[in-house]
Formats: sequence, structure tokens, C-alpha cells
Amino acid sequence: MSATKILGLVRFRNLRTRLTVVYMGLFGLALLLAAIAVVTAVTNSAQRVVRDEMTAAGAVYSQLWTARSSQLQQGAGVLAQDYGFREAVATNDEATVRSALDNLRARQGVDGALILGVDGYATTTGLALDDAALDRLFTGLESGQIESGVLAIDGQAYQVVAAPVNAPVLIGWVVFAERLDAAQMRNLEQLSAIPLSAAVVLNRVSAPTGDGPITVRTPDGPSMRLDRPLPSFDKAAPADLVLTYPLKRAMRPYEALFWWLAAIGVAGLALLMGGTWALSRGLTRPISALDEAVHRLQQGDYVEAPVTSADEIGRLAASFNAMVGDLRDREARLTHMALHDQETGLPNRLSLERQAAAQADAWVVLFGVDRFEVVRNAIGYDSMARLLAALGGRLSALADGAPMARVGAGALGLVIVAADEAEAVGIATRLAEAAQAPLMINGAPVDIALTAGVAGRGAASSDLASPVDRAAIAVDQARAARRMVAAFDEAAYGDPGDNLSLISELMTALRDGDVTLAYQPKYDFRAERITGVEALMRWSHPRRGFVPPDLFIGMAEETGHIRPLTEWAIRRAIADQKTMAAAGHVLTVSVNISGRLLSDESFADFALAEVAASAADLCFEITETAVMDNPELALHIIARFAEAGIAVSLDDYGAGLSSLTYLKQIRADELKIDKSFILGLDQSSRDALLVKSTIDLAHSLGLKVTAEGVETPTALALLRGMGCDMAQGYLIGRPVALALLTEQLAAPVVELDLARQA
Ligand code: G
Ligand code: G
Ligand code: MN
Repeated sequence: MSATKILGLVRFRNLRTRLTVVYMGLFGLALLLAAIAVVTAVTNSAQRVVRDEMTAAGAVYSQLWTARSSQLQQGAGVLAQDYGFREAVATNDEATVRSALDNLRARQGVDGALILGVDGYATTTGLALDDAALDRLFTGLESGQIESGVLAIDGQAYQVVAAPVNAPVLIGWVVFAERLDAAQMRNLEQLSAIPLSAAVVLNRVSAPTGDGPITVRTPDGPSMRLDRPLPSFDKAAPADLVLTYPLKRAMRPYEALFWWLAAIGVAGLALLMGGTWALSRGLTRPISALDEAVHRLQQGDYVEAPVTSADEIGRLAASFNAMVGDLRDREARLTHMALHDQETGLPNRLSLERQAAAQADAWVVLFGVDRFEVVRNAIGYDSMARLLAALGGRLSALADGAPMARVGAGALGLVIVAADEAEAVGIATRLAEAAQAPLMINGAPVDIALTAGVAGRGAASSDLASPVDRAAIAVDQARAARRMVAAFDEAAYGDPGDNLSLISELMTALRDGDVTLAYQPKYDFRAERITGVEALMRWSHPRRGFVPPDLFIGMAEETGHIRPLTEWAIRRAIADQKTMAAAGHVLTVSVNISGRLLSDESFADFALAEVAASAADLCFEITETAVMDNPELALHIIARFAEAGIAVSLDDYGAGLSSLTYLKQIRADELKIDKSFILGLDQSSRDALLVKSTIDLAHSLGLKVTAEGVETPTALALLRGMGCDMAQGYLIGRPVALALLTEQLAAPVVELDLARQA
């Protein structure tokens, strides 16, 4: 495993410790390597010195040995040739021999001198030779191979030198013995530059080393040792000069150096540690500050990091600060965007909701711009945004500067404080009335009509807890009731949750055949018979039972599902018309067409294709109010229907926003007076007047008139008298299923005859 890997395994919580540890580790390693190199070099050099010294000492000793040997041999030789001595030996004159030996021994300064006869007999002076030693000496000399060498006498090594005594034949040897004792060895030791120890070893324990010393292990640690063999009189017991020198002693002069080295190393490490610690402090402090700043940024705290240097870290801190600044700005912008409407710059719904939630007795007033889409289509989106902004400013000024929020496409709202609903409605009414004046947009005045909804906070548990939502519904409720201001009416709104699934269930019902068409007859006064029927949708829900068409048709219109519903009705009506004709009843079938479908050209394509393909005789009853939404396209589509031979009827006339202007422009064939006028016809002379004038007006525009809601013979008679063209109502027939209708049509119409007579 590499060093970096090992360091990687150690997890440092801070950079500073890590830097310090890494640097110290590296420095320590370098120091160790240097120390190893120095110690090795020093040891090697010391060993070389020791080796050289020992080799030299060995050589010197050899010379000394040789020199001494030849000196002694010379002395012995002189005596051996002396005539008198030879004679004394030959005549066994022991006293003379002994005195001569003593004499020579003293002169030569040796420990012992002797004469050894060829018969093995010895005369010794200065030293007692045991028999074993004498035996070894004699054996050596007699072999003729050795005249000088080491001899062990009494376990002590002696340098022994012999010279032959010839008279003229060999009769013996003059022998000198010199003790190789400690004192002599000291002399050798002193000759060496190094304090080695020398000894002559008699019983060799290891092989001689030759000229060069070797390193051996001793109880005192490694030592250098030189073993030089010396000639020995006893072949079985070789003798050696052994020089030893403990290496520990060789290293002693360097010990101080090593200590110094160690001290310098430790001091260096300490210095490095201090230095790195201090340096890394300078390095890591700005990083720590950055780390801290990033940490706080994560917690949403926009702090800046101090810029303390011009290096990379300094630049990093500066970039970080710039980033923090950007983030702060961006968040401020996001917050602004989240609370403001992009188009108008006014506060938005969220802002209004927060404002409403902040106050206990807060009421939300929402102003809906009437006919918003019509106005927007006329002046364009940009101008509409400016108009809303201007209107917001105006309302805000009227409301003492309270901020006006844009809540929906054409809705502005504000929060007011009022003691109760009546007061809130009062304020809303005052504001709505005051704000109605035309606004100048693109240099032209634009009429502004407002409808206001007022709501307080709902029960927290309810789905409609938000006063903004409630006020938005109140605007719709006000429009439905044709009032300028309305407070949210919870009871009238009902339970919206229950109706959420209604549309998907309606689509299922359409497939499953739970939706049917009922037919209500239309009586023609002139022809005096039933000439048509109106197809009315019925939905029998498996769980809810009969679902009122007003409810599901309205929802289908709002959720964009009216088209499939109507397409189904057209196909069904065409098929049923064929069934009726087959039963002998040729009748115009009226189908109700939602005004919303008049802005859908592709629906018109569908309807026209169906009618053309079946040659059906249809009448489209169009809800008048809806016609007003997109007048141009609606008029164009109605014209296409008329051209294709489909009769067009304006339904519910009088109930909606009746506009004579449009009445003139629509290519309609028929006007259906709303049943609310007909139901009270026989009681109210005012209704009678209205109905009469409407019939006249319609006739003058070339339209036929149908009265719906005819329940009494009196009403029927009155209508006939007014010149009404057709009548529809319970008196003539209720909406019934197709089978029942054909049955009823087959029966004689007794009541109608009665009515004619009335
Ligand atoms: O049946 P009566 O209560 O049935 O009808 C209520 C309303 O539903 C009427 O105003 C009628 O115009 C509308 N209505 C009934 N059937 C249809 C239909 O097929 N299409 C549309 N658009 N309206 C219908
Ligand atoms: O708006 P439209 O013409 O589609 O209206 C037809 C509606 O009028 C249907 O809901 C139908 O049930 C209802 N209706 C038809 N004849 C009478 C009547 O004589 N009296 C009452 N009250 N409603 C009628
Ligand atoms: Mn109708």
C-alpha cells in the first residue's frame, strides 16, 4: 500500500492538520533516508579504516615475527657453531652447557634456552619443559620441516627457534623459547593506530581469515577479526594470531555526530511542524471562512466571505461573493415575481390572499371587468394590460391607496376592512360605481363596466376557505343575478365537490345510453297541427337519479364538453326523425345548440356534414345570451346554418341580455319567447303587452314566433289572437320519450280543438 493510500485512509476533519501531518511525514521520511545514508557511509568508512589497520597490524606482526625469529636463530646458530660448546655437548659437560645457555639466554633476553639432543635428551635453562612439549618440539625438529614456530608449553604459547648443532654430524639443536604473553601482545597493539586487541590462540576455533579481516558476531556486538596462522610445532594444534576490534568502538568517535544528527532532525521536524501549522493557518483560514459562508448560504443566510488575498483563494472568495449577490438579487426578483402579475405589474392573487389572511376582519372585493374578452379582442392584449393597470390605479386611489391585485384575466381585487357583510357590500358598491367612468387607452375612451363580488373568510374546514375564491364566485353570482355587486352566497353555490365527477360520469352515461332525448311537440297555429318537436336531453343517473339538464348542460359548457354532447344529440335527433317519418309523422326536429359552439367553426362543419348526409329537416335553437360573446364568428356560423337549410331559432328571448341590434343582424327564422313571459300571460296585462309587441317586432324583422310554456287554454287562445305562429308547452304536450311521442301523435288532439274554441 502506498503512502498516499495510507494517508487517504486517515480522514482529517480539517485541512490544516492534514497539511501538517503530510509535510511532517514527508520531511521525516527524507530525514530518515539522509540519516540512513550518513550512518551507512560513516560505518562503511569506519569499517574500512579498521580493516586497513588490522591488515597492516597483521602484516607488521608477521615482519616482527620473522625478524625476531632470524635474530634468535642467529644467536642460536652462533652458539651451535661454537667449538667449545659443541665439545661440551659432545662430552656431556652439563655445567659448561648450562652456563653457556644461561649466558646466551640473558644476552638474547629470551625466557628459556635449551639444548636438545638427537637422542631426545634436553638440558634446559630458564624454563621447565614438560614431556609433552618436549615431545612435540623433538618431533617437529626431527622431521626437519620446522625450525621456528609456536610451541605450547604448559598451555602457554611460546615462540620457539632452533639451530642445529653439527659435530660434524647432527647431534642436537640449540633452542630458544620466548613467551608470547600479554605484554608482548600489548606491544603489538600499541603499534596499531586503532586500539585493537591481539592474542595468540593455540586451539584454533575458526578457519584463518587470510590477510583481510572479517566481521563476526560476538557477545559485545559485531566485531572485526583477523586470524593469521602462525607456524606451529604441533601440526595437530595450529596456532593463530587473532586480532579483534569491536565495531562499536570503531563507531564511538561518530556517536556525537549521530546525536547531533538526531538533534538536528528533531529540531527540524519541530520547526517544520510549527512552520506548516502557521503557514497552513494562513492558507486554511480563508478556506474555512468560505466553508462557513457556504454553510450559511445553504441555510438561506446571504453572508459574504472575507477577501483577504489576491491569490486563487481570494479570487474564489470574490467570485463566491458575486454569486451570493446574484442569488440574493435573483431571489428578490423571484419573490417579486411570485407576488406580482407579469402583465400589469400589479400584485397577484397570492399577494392578495396573504394580505387577506393577515387581517382578522378582512373582506375581499373582486371587480370583474364585464365583457372582458370582447374588450380585449377589440383593443389587444397589451392595451388590455395597460387598461387593467390604469383601472387598478383608479380603484386603488378610490380605496385610499389600498393595493389592487390582479386575480384573474379580467378581475382585480383588494382587501377592505368592514364590520359586517352589509358594510363590505356598501364599500364595494361605492367603489364599483365610482370606477365605471371610461378610461383613455391609445387616445380613445374605453367604456368600463364592473361587476363586484364580496366575500369574507369561509370556514377553515371548507374547500372554499379562501375569501378570494369566494369573492370570485360571488362575481359570477352577481352576473347571473344581473346585479352590480353581490356577496358570496354559500347556499346558492351548493356543494361543488359533489359535482366534480359529474362531467366524467356524463361522458360515461353518453356511451352507456343513460342519456336520452325527450321530445316536446310544437303546435303550428296556422296549420292547426303539430309540425315539429324540440329535442330535450335527459339523463337518468344510476345513483343520483334524474339530473336536471340546467345543471349538467351548464357544466358541460363550462368544462368544454358541450361539443360531444351536442354532436351526439344531432345524430340521435336525425335518427329519431327518420323513425318518426317511418311512423307517418313528418316533423321538424329542433335541437338546442349552446351559444358557445358558435365560436367553433369545426363544429359547424360537423353539423352541416351530418345534415347534408341525411337530408334531415332540423332547427337549431340557439341560446340568445351566448350569441353575444363572439358576435362576428357567431353571425357567420349562423349564416352558414341558414344557407344549408337549417332553421335557426333564437331561444329564451327576453330572459337574457336582449339586444335589438343583434336581433337585426342574425339570419334567424324564429324567435322563441321565454316561458317566463308566457306563464303569467293570463294574469299580467304587462306581460301580454310585452309578448304582443315582441311578436310584432319579430314579424317586422321577418321572424316567426314560438311561445314556450303554454300551460293553459287561455294562454293558447291569447297567443293565437296576437298572431303568434307556434306554441309549445305542457298544454300541448310534455317532453316525452320517442315511443310515447309517436303514440300520442296517433291519438286525436282533443284539447287543442277545445283551445281553438276558447
Ligand atoms: O327540459 P328542460 O328542463 O328540459 O331543459 C332545460 C334547459 O336545457 C333548456 O334551456 C334547454 O335549452 C337545455 N337543453 C336541453 N337539451 C339540450 C341539448 O341537447 N343541448 C343544449 N345545448 N341544451 C339543452
Ligand atoms: O329553453 P328551452 O326552450 O330549451 O326550454 C325548454 C324548457 O322549457 C324545458 O326545460 C322544458 O321542460 C320547459 N317547458 C316546456 N313547456 C313548458 C311548460 O308548459 N311549462 C313549464 N313550466 N316549462 C315548460
Ligand atoms: Mn329550447
